[in-house]
Amino acid sequence: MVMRRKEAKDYGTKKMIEGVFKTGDNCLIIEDVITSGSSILETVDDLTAEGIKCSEAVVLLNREQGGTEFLKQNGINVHSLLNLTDLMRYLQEEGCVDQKTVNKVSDYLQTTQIDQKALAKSLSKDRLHLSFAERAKVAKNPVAAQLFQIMATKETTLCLAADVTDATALLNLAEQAGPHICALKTHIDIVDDFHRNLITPLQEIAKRHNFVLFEDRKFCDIGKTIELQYSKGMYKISSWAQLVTAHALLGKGVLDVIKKAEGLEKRGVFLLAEASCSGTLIDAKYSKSTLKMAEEYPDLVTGIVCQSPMFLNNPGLIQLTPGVQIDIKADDVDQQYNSPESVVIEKGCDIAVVGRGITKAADTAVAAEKYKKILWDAYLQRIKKN
Ligand code: 6AU
Repeated sequence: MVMRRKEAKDYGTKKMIEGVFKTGDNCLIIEDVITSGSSILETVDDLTAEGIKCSEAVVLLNREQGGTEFLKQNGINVHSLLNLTDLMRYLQEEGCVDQKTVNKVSDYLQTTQIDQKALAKSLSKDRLHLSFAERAKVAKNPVAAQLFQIMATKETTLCLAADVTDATALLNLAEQAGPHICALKTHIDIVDDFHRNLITPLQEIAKRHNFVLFEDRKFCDIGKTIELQYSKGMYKISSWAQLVTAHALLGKGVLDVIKKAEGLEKRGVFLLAEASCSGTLIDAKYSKSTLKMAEEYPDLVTGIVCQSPMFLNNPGLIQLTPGVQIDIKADDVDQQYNSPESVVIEKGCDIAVVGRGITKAADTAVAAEKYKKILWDAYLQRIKKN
């Protein structure tokens, strides 16, 4: 029996495959669930690299989203004990689920069939060399897929940090920068004259200019408290912000409660794995654990807030990088800036967060357009370098 690690140990043997085997052995792969088949294919790649042959896999549950066909094309026969349609039928017969749920699952399976060509391509390249249009097809979080589409069609990777303290100024900023951004990031609790009536016009502007509303709440508490902070109180964040930020520091509770919340059809979370400010206490081990947590919630996590290309082989995840400004290296407190070109080309940024570089400019629309263009040119240069 051999076992594949999720990642190579950074000490000792550094092997991906552990166990007793010799070159030329045959190996039957055993998996619990098959969705796209990509994880089995990655296992096969690691086994093949050790000289182990694989052509068969047994899975407990086939989710019937095209994974078995994809693997067949890649030389792997899949044998499943159950498929999701049968499982739903058994559950219905036992009275555990109703017809409505069965139909909902069936509709979901119909609309989430994998795109085999896009998947094959994404598996052969790291995310830095794939286009956003290609990555849209493999994103598992629906807001990530939506963002990739917006980015590709509007040709922008700019997220505006709309850190203003006046409701009218916030709406004006959204209107001015709207045509040039893919997301508008708020700190809604800094708006002096916040009123629930601010949300409807903000949503209207977001819809008209096709960008996503993103509340940078940086949730960090026990799950029960976050559940309340997310849905209750004055801001009712879960009712309007498709995206929020969160810390992984207190564990998975934050993702469990956001996943369960009701309100919007699509929602996503950016987990903060590295910070832009000087003096941050975040270290490499913490960043890595945050990434691991993100990868355990592929349907919910949109991406990672970080300052370096700390993940490459997960093209559905988005790297969000703040601390971006032209010409200025730092503010008068602790913020540190990099240029828009360098964050995209050297640091792996997919979406750049720009605040004061735009909000303090004489003409916010002109500044937003300028950042948009520099960032987009850098992205084109990055994917061409392949
Ligand atoms: O461009 P600025 O410095 O005016 O604004 C940067 C924005 C602010 C910060 O709260 C946020 O980006 N930010 C974050 C985020 C997005 O989570 C993380 C971080 O490490 N640094 C940072 O500045 O709204």
